[in-house]
Amino acid sequence: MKLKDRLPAPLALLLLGATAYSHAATPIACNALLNQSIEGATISSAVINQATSTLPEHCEVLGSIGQHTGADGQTYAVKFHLRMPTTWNERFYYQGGGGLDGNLGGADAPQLGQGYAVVSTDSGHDNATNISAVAGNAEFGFDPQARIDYGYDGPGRVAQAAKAITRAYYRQKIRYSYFEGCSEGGREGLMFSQRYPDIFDGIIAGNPGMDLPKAAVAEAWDTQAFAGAARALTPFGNPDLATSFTPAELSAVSDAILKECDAKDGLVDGIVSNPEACRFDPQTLGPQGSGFLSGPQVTALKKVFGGAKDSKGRALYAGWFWDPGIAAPGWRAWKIGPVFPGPGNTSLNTTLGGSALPFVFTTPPNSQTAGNPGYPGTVITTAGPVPGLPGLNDAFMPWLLSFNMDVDASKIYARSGIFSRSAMDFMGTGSTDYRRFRASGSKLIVYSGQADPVFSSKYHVGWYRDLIDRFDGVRETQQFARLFVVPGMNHCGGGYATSQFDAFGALVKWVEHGHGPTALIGTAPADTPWPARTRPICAYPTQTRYVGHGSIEDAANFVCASVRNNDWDHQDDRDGPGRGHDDRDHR
Ligand SMILES: [Ca+2]
Repeated sequence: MKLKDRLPAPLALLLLGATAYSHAATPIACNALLNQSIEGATISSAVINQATSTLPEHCEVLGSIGQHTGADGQTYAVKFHLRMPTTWNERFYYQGGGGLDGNLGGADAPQLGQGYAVVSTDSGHDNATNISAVAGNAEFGFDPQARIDYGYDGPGRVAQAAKAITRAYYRQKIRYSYFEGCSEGGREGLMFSQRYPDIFDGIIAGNPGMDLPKAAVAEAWDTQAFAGAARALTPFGNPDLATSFTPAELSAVSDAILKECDAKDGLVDGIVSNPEACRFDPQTLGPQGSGFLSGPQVTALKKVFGGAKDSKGRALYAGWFWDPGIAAPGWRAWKIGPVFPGPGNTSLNTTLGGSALPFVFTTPPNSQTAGNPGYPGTVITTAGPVPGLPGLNDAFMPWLLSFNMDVDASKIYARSGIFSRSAMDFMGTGSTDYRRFRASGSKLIVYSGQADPVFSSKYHVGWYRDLIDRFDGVRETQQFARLFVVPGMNHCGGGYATSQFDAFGALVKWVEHGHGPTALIGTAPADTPWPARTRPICAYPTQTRYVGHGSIEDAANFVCASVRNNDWDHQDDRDGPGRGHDDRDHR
């Protein structure tokens, strides 16, 4: 930058362009990497790909780490996919995973076209081969190392190896390293910030599955609650969750939430920007109120939004903010399933969550013959579409419906035999120990959909408040970590929200130029009530406020303001059996 100050503008631009995109890095031959072993990674393929209409010319590397025979007899390895563009911007980008992982990923994030070296990984198991009739893609839960690879060790080793390969290829240091992911990818981002605080200069953790096993317990809780309001059975005889609420009924709930809470942020605009002040009661729609909902429907909503609890009333996860995004397709897709489902229950809570909980997050994992030991009558059938068996899309329902919030929920903290780490040991990401992360100068952006149906914003806010407590205030905490709660947004997008925003651009400005974002500017997509509306999405604990004049469709007429909400005790939402406020040692 100093150079720019001394040179005439056109020359400075030329030189800066050269500095940023094409100076010294002279790669070695791509195929020279073939069969090399670097940082424990074995490279099985290394080829130059010519530029296409979508990708630049780059060296494409495939490799694996830690191949072994699992406890279940299957072969496991952490496979990764690395693309290094010939014209390199001296930066590294890790493209986060999702769901149960098991997909190698394309390493083809848009950052590749901007000159970043990009890596993706399956996190230690392969959905094409590590599969069984009993557990489907959750089969890897039967191998302790594959569990740990999924939790942290796979991404950790891939990041270190891929960075080493990148340095070796360009014969040069990496200037900046970034991570970006949402959902399980967001959890990986938090995991890196807590376990490997020196690997990345900047991390984006979107809608993170923070302490994911606890969220999976909440998925079982929700399934049981909605089963109580279901109006029909599936062809396999289980409650059909998708029949618990029609779209019109969820829209009525959404409208009632708006009526009660929209104005509490100072502006009636279809957005609840102060959810902590929202005191919606679904009873107002029940038999004693407008009569629009049945008693069982009101009971289900109260049970779900109050949060999963054990028999003594202790929280097992967080509750949920009341948000009008409850009526969007992305909400019901997780909680109850689509309007016109296939045979069986197809909600993500019962399929994805339903397979992760018994096989990956329960210790020891369940098996077909054992079923649920506490409830011998409940048997997991099969996760795969096996002809002649009644498992299709409904495999885990009997087990989920019998899931006991005392006996079974505690198994996410259990260790047993060869499974020397509990699910919370290898998946836990709720630590507030950011001393090393802060000391390394790294930056973390967390965003969270206020109407996310699977990872509660309340849980994220509770963690961030703990972080503020630990680091003596908002100002100090915002030196290294900022939280953005997106009103109306479902899981990683969707909902009635200004859900399109450039978190990565904001992160780069923060890391490379020191300008930390006080807000992300969000734009509403076409499937919202107000297409193209813009809003600042404010860094917590500030909230969006209308300045009182100008178009309410334009972010320019809004500011981020501090709000006092003293009547919500967040600590109740973060405590639970086996989980205090101590910082567990993740290693
Ligand atoms: Ca509002």
